[in-house]
Amino acid sequence: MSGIKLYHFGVSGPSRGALLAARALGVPIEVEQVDLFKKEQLKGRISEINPQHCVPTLDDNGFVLWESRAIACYLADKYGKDDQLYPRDLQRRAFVNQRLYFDSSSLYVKIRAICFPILFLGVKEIVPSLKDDLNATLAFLEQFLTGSRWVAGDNYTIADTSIYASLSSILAVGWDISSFPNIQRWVKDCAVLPGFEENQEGAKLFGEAVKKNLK
Ligand SMILES: N[C@@H](CCC(=O)N[C@@H](CS)C(=O)NCC(=O)O)C(=O)O
Repeated sequence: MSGIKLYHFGVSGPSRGALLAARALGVPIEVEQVDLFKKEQLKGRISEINPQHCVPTLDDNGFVLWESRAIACYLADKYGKDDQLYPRDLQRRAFVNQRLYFDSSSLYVKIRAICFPILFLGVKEIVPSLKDDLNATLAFLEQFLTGSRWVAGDNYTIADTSIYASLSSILAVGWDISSFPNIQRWVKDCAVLPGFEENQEGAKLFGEAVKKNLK
């Protein structure tokens, strides 16, 4: 099982999502740092193997894959010791997939809409309509966590690692989740995820980068 490499940047939520899934699965992965602030994604091997030159990018002994949630699904199917993190049962898997798509098409998108312009386009404040938009999406997450310890059932799955990687970025910016008690409880529970501290370090850097650009 040698030669599994992840091109990674800890500041990036998607990149942390793939790594958190790998850590939860116990995949022995070699992490190569790609500093996006130094445009390292446009140089070296990642630029040769991934025409989209984005992190995370996985190279599993020559099999190259990007898109964080696709990476998490692949690693779980190939290296998962059992199907706890990505169930094989069709309906349970569909449920996990639904949460993963919720993250990729809604939660992460709303967080990016707020933070990207602050990080890279000179925007100095959180646009109120975008704030409302993210809170409306968090209200759905709050609902998912009603009567369910984890986002897709009784045990944590790659839906939790993906969603936590996204959410931890905006929490590090100082987002107020006091009106979402289920999310608050789940965030505390996520401390048991293997790789949690490593994720926190990257999220902290993300939060600092955003906050230093706010007026
Ligand atoms: N949907 C993708 C998002 C990947 C993505 O946008 N990565 C950004 C960092 S958050 C990146 O590498 N940007 C550098 C570039 O595109 O050149 C995923 O989940 O992996």
